[in-house]
Amino acid sequence: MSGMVAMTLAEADALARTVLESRGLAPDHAAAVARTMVAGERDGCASHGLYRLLVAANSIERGVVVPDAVPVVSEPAAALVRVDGKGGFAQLPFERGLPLLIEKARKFGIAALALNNVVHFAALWPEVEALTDAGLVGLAFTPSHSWVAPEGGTKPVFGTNPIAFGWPRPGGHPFVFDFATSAVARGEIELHRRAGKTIPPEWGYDAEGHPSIDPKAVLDGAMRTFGGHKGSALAAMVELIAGPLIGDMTSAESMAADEGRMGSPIGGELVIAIDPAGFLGASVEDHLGRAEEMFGAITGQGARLPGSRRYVARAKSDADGVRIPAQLHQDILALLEGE
Ligand code: NDP
Ligand code: PYC
Repeated sequence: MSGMVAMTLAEADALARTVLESRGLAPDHAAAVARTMVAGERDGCASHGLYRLLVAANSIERGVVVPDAVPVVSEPAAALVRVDGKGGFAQLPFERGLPLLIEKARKFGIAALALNNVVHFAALWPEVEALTDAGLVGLAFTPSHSWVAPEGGTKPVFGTNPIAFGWPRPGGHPFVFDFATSAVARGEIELHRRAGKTIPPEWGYDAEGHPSIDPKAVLDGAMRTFGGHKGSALAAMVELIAGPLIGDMTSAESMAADEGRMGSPIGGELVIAIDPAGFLGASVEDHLGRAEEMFGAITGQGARLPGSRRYVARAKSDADGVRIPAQLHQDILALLEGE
């Protein structure tokens, strides 16, 4: 099958919610999960867009996720929020913890949110954009499944362990980056496999530890970190601060807990919110203006800011809707038929 299928954002949202609910996900979870998938598709992040309906359906079907989990919000310390997701997808627990995280960051200058016991398959930029929307600086981290070899080795230890950062900007889109600490997100390799395309040899190793251009061989072998030992150290940091530090799983523990079901990662996420006014008080505007000078020095020489591609894609999708591969559309519709 070839070609693309076009839909409005409202149609994409309705499709995502209908599929998720038809697979047994509670309506409040389905709405929160659909919001991030449609946002991913809208922003041109296909690896974390509607394709993830197939991934989420698998996690539901195989009992990896608790479809009607009720998140529980608590305050382990004055500037800390914890949300126990009770085994559900991460999106609703994040939405439930966000208002308290913002309130605490404004009160104390800095606050952190731990999501525990959640199933996570999504991009992290929605989390940090929710903070920049509130005028806060945001950081987010989550381990995944042990798919990635440390630099110098060829056997998986780390997850693809993304790091996201957001900086609010006056009158414009925030500065946001969000990337895996692996050479590329695993979802990107999966999309190459679906499209029958090869991958660059520096993305990973086959099961024998040889560099490979075959996506399936790398999915079955080990992915590599980005930037050699630097990405490897950052991947280890994500394991530590969004795993043991918040009382949750490492990527290896998540993989063991999956018990071969090929579900999405199970574990935690750490989100940190910083209020610029905490350090700067009344002079906040003066100092944040200097950040704008730095951004100007980047764009002034023709380089682009991270996030800028997404904002262009967002404007286009808001006007024209989105287009997904016909084969993916058919696979999504098949989830409805297989109820
Ligand atoms: P990419 O390498 O595609 O992009 C990462 C970031 O770099 C984006 O912020 C992007 O901005 C920016 N960027 C890319 N090219 C340039 C450039 N030329 N100049 C400036 N900035 C640039 O991301 P990954 O494949 O590493 O990750 C994709 C997604 O997968 C992320 O959203 C991540 O959160 C998610 N993920 C989730 C995991 C989980 O466990 N939940 C695990 C791993 C990944 P822009 O968006 O504007 O292009
Ligand atoms: O693309 O690496 C990935 C990923 C893992 C969990 C969610 N996305």
